[in-house]
Amino acid sequence: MAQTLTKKLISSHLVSGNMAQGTEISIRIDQTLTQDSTGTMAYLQLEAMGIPQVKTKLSVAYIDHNTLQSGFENADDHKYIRTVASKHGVLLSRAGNGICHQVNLERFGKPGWTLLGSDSHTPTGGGLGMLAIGAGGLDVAVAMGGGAYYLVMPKVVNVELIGKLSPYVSAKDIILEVLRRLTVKGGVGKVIEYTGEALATLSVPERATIANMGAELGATTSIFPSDEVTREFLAAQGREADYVALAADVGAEYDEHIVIDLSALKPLVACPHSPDNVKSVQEVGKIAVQQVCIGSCTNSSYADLMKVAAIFQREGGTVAPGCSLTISPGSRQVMTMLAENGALATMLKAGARILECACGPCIGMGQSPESNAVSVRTFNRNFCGRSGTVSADVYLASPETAAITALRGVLTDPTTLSGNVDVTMPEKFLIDDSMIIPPAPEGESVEVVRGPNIKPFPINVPMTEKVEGEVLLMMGDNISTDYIMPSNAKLLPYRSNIPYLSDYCLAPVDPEFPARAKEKGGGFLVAGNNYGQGSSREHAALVPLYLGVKGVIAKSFARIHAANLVNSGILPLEFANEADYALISQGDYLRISNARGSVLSGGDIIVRNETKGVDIPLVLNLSQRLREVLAAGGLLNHTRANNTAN
Ligand code: MIC
Ligand code: SF4
Repeated sequence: MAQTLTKKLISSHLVSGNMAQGTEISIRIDQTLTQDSTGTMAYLQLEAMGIPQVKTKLSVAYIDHNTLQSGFENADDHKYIRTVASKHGVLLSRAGNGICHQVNLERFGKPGWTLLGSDSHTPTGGGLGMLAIGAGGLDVAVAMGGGAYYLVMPKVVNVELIGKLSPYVSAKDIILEVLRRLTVKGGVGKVIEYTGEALATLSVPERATIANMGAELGATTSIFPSDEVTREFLAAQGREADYVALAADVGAEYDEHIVIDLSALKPLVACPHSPDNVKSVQEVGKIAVQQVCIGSCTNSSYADLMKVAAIFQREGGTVAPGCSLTISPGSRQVMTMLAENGALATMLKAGARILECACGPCIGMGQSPESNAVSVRTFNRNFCGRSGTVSADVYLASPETAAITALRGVLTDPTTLSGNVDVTMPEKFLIDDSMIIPPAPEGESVEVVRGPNIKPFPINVPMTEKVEGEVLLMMGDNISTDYIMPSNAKLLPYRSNIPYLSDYCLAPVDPEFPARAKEKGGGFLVAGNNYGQGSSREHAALVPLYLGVKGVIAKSFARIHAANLVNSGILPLEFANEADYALISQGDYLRISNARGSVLSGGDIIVRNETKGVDIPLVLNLSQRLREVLAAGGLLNHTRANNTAN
């Protein structure tokens, strides 16, 4: 039978399951990546599992998120990652070498491989024809140890791209259009597979922009075929040997089919405070802009930044007064090439504040805008407060829109400019892997250095028969992990210090929440749809665990966060009837009398709202294996119990 590319890659990596949509399968992982803000925890877990050497074909640890060193904490964590990676067979991409997804695309991604990364934008690798999935750190640690990765067999959505982009309209506008159509929960349980005549006109970094921001759809991943364009990119990276041709079979059947005519697209922006709040730049109009930030794993490739430089060169002048412009190139390769060909000088002449090759402002690591600012960013997320300034309005845009907006100081449609900014892809990228440190040879002794900021992480206890407690917080739809466990320059240094982070948990929703949770000794959280969208940070589960949260009852969950809750032994319960959300109020006392039994038997779960005197049916949409993980009190306990039993 004619197969989709997604199914081909799943089937060639299948370890268990029968690939029936909606059922649990597991796949072999060829490659893993970690970054520093999730990596410290992932390696602590790898150590806790007692895995001496990674068993993947390749595992890389990147330092790219926590690069602002305003105290010893980040530097200490970097040293820990450097030493632990070296000991366990993991390559290290040092601080300064670039953003994990950009560097991975340039130097390590391979068509046809599976990639699991402790970062939600790992699907960027889909631009190269990889099956690249984001996950919590513990799942990545398991994969490093040679364990399979479990997921629900997804639906496969075909996005067929036809036509050709008009001048100044770019890959970012394509993914913004997909987000406009599908919304931030439209991709849950789905892989987005791109096909169509227009692919021949889209370079690998452009494909990567689209695959990257597929994370904002909630999709399991996004994938492009591996074709002549891929071969040329790999050849230019000196890696032609990694090329294999990959595509869906002719006549492959998809669960859904969407057509996007690129010639009809206009420059788009995602308006505050959600990546799917998409409008055309024209529709939003000429609003005054106080900050423009260009970079992030979505839009910091060589071609992206060359287009920015070309617009500066063509238009002349400097960034508008009252507007601050930052540029963070995605990698050392990109930055060096820009420095050597003069584009960096053009950016400096335009008044750009050049930042290091790292995530930077995207995760609030500096460059928080002024109060009530409008900030136009080429990034992928604009959740309220993520920039570090709660009153700021962040608009997500293409590099072209961002560049001209910076010069004018008002949101500007780049298609109002004349001509075009055609940037040709280099025949050879600058290749210098000297900032990548290979691990110590197996067997050589390496001392793992842990700084004083590394505190033990919480591990749950096996589930009891009765699970009860107060409703600590009622929340609405689309609560992101940036709300559950905020990240910014002040908090990111504490990613290995759960007790410290606990004072900030869910504070953007209710500043009193941490104190209340501590006073009540834990309880339940209740939320609307798509709870836990966004980042893969398992801290959004570990911190609630530390605060005694036993269950989250929601209308629906985002994929990675639901998995992180299970891994921490916290019940991710869904309302059987969404309308029952109205039967719960903050402060109500809830009791599940036969929790352990019904979790294990797959039976109905009824929560009794003791305060209101009503029973509410709940659904636990999990495989038997995951039910056992929950009953054991999380994945580490489950793994330990199984190892002892064997
Ligand atoms: C993000 O973009 O939100 C992050 C920071 O890269 C996260 C990872 C983290 O929270 O450390 C992600 O996307 O998974
Ligand atoms: Fe880094 Fe931002 Fe990409 Fe996350 S989304 S990996 S913070 S650049």
